[in-house]
Amino acid sequence: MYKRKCMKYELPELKFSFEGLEPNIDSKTVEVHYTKHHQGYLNKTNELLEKYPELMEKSIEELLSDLNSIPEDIRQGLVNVGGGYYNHNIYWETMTGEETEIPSDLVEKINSKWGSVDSFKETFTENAMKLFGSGWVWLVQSDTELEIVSSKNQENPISNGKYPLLGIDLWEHAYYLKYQNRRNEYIDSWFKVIDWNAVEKRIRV
Ligand code: MN3
Repeated sequence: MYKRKCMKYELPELKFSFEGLEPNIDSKTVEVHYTKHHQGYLNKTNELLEKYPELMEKSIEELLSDLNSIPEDIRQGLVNVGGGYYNHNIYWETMTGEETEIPSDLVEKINSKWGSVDSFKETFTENAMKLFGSGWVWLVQSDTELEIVSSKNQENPISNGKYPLLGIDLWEHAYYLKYQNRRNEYIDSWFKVIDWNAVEKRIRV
C-alpha cells in the first residue's frame, strides 16, 4: 500500500534533452536551470513541508491556490520555494523543441481577446519587457477569459484565483548565459519553443 505520508514532491521529467531547445534556449542554461534552480526549489519545498506532512497530501497547485489555509510560519516560504517549484513545472511543461501551431480553439480565444495572435504576442512581450526585477509574465485563465498578468519573484497567479496556462521566466538565470541583457531576444526565442498543445491541455473547461 502506498503511504501518502512518505510522499514528497518530485521533479517532473523534461520532455526534451538539455540540447532540445537549441538554438533558442541553449543547453547549458536548460541544464543549470533544471538541475540546479528547479531542483533547488523542489528540495526546499520538501524541506519546508516536513513540519506539516499533512500538507503534502495536497498538490502544490492546491496549496498555492489557498494560501490562507497554510500555517502562517511557512506561508511566505511556500510562496517563495513552492511557487518556484510550481512555476518551473509549468515553464518546462509548455516548452518543446518541435515547432507547434496554436490549436484553432485557442486561436479563437486569443483573437476574441486581443484581436490577433500577433497583437497577443506584442502585448505579452511588452509586459515581459517592462517587468521590473525578477518575476514572471503569464497567460492565465480567469473564469473563462484569458488574461496576461505579471507576478513578482516566484509568486504565481493561481494564488489570486487565476489559472496559469503559460508563463515566461524572467529571472536572469533563465537567459543570461546566452542573451545577457538582451531580454527581448530571449522573449522572441522563447515564443519559438512554446508547446501550444501543452498550453491548450491546461485550459480548464
Ligand atoms: Mn527560473
